[in-house]
Amino acid sequence: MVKQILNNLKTKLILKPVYKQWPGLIKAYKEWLPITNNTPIISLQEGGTPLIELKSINKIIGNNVKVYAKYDGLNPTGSFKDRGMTMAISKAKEEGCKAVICASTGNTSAAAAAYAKKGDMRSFVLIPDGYVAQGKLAQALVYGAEIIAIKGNFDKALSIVQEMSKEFPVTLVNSVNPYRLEGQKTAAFEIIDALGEAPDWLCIPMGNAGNISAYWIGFNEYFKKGISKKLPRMMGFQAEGSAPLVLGKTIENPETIATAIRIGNPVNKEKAYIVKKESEGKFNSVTDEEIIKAYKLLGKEEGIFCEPASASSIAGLLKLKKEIPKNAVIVCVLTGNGLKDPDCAIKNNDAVFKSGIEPDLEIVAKNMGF
Ligand code: AN7
Repeated sequence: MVKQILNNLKTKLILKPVYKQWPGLIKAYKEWLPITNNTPIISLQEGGTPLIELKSINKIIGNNVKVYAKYDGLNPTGSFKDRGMTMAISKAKEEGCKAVICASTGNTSAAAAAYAKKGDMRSFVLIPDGYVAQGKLAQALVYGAEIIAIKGNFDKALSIVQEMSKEFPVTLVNSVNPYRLEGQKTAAFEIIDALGEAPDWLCIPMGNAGNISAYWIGFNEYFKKGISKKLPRMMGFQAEGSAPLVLGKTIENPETIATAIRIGNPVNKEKAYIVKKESEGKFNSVTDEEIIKAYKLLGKEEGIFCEPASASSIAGLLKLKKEIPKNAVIVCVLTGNGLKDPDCAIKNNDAVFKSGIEPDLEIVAKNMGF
């Protein structure tokens, strides 16, 4: 007994403080979110993701520029969608909803399925048949989504679920659901909380442009309360074969290796153009080759494995290298985890991989060059 008390005291006095668990973004930012005492919080402790300085990118850019990755691929289902989904599902639960529906290029479906189950609801997901990365499909299957793969692209799937949610008792959890953006804006809070100020630029991939809109809400809310003294320029990037917001027109048949952002008719396009204007930002496209180059660079030089869509934020930043002001602080959002798309990783790497080697020490050593 005495020994135990002494031990406890010792732990308290001598050892380093024990870090408490991150509580999830709703609890962390409750006062900034449309939450009441009656809202059941459906959470997998999402958010609180790392902001990692990218030394190799700093070196490429020079001029004392500091580039950070907001690694949102480390959320519970491996993408930033969890931020929006904890809010959308919590509010759906509060309203007595029994089933949710979404269209998805993959990540939304994984997040919707996971949070729906946590909230004891059914989840229906419409996906473009053959264009969802394996990891995302695996997740939707394991989380028990009811999956409808359509012979059409994401844009078609979204128009169907929008209609369905009007006619049937299912709640739409795509980013037209305003609670999604409310949850996702917390990533901007986290960046300012980590840096002590807003960055000069935020580089971010765009598909439906929900996330860029959400970040802008978050940056503005902190700015208006005086927590930050400046607002970032919002730099949005799309894949060249799927760049409706860059070209200013709908793309009927979008194509890119970055299937997450293979979207031709972004549902939040009006919001995105407002963000661009208000923040004095820019929208640009990057080729699949540039995306893969950035994807490999992050893996090899930084130990960060993101999915191809996410690498477009780095590819885009490198493309704008000449325009980056001296001493700028830049955050690139890495929206999804590399494990989401193992096929892409296996096809695009510079690894040394020798197979069929005899299990013999000498032979193994020889193969290692010893
Ligand atoms: C990794 O999952 O649209 O501009 O259905 O998965 O907010 O649409 C995914 C989008 C960026 C683009 N990065 O975000 C879906 C879906 C990744 C993504 C985007 C997505 P938005």
